[in-house]
Amino acid sequence: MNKKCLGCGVKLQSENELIKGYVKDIKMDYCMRCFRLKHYHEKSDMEFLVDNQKIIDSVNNIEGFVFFFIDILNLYSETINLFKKIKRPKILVISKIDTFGKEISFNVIKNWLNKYFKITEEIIFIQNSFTSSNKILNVIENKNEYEFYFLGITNAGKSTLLNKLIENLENKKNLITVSEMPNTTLDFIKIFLPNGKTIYDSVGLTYNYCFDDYDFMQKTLIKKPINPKTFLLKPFTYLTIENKIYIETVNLNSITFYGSNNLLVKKEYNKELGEPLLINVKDKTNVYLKGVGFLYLKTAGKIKIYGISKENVVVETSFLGGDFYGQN
Ligand SMILES: Nc1nc2c(ncn2[C@@H]2O[C@H](COP(=O)(O)OP(=O)(O)OP(=O)(O)O)[C@@H](O)[C@H]2O)c(=O)[nH]1
Ligand SMILES: [Mg+2]
Repeated sequence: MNKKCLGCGVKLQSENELIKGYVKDIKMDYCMRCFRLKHYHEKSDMEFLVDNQKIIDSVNNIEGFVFFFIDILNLYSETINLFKKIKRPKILVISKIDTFGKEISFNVIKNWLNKYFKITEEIIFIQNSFTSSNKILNVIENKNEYEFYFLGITNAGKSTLLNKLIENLENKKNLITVSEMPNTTLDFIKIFLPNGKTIYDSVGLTYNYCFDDYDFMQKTLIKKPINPKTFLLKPFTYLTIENKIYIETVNLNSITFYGSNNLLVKKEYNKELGEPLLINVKDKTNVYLKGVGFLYLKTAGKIKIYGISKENVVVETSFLGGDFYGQN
């Protein structure tokens, strides 16, 4: 029996309810997990470990053109290095651009990627819209390739855009399961286009998540353009994000948080906190708190972060206000 779930690509089976791909009746097209995610937005308990290298190797070993998705809030060395590992012809797709509204310039980001990461491939910017799905369709039309892969970071919106594309072409709605949980798509899903070409959706590549608290994760989701919040922190004052992450500054005049408007970010005084992570920053730096957002630091200085581990923090020259601005 080799039938695959239309929603997540996993092999269907009717033997064990606790294992991925379970269906009551093998005639069904969607597994139980997809059914629950779609209809009840229910969180799935089945843990799924992703081997990033294995997915990259499998794509590198086949013919095809890769659209590599990174959402704009997760654009830093770790995710960009995954893009670099792809040996096939490829385009970098920066997704969820609606999260920034008009605050950023695409040219500035392109210059930043070129200057700091030596990205020379084509870069396109998208969001969940028909205009974006047309951009992708145009690339597919104009390339002398037949197989295309939607690859990239988990939760970057690969399946959402593929659904938009199918809706655009065939007026069919929401074929593939999408959700706010990491790793919704579990295997390659093959989609045939009317022009004879094919697109594969794929398992999202993972990065460390700060927290696996479901309610917190829900709050980090960005539904409306970010309202950046700037704070001036005096000595013995902390910035807290949902009382989970605390930030203290040394010799710094301002700090701006970019993340979901639903997260409660405020100042607090005199708190006893454990060992901090001490970070020295240059001016115009983004400090990423993975899966949560980033702190923009305009001037050089020191910050102390509590409540988050070292592997969940990435420090990167910011694409906001950098010296490449002049090239815009
Ligand atoms: N703000 C915003 N949210 C989006 C956009 N596209 C998708 N999302 C949301 O992001 C979440 C993840 O979307 P998916 O399409 O499941 O992401 P994916 O890349 O297929 O994720 P995996 O299958 O886990 O690798 C969902 O909650 C979507 O509603 C977008 O353009 N903007
Ligand atoms: Mg998906």
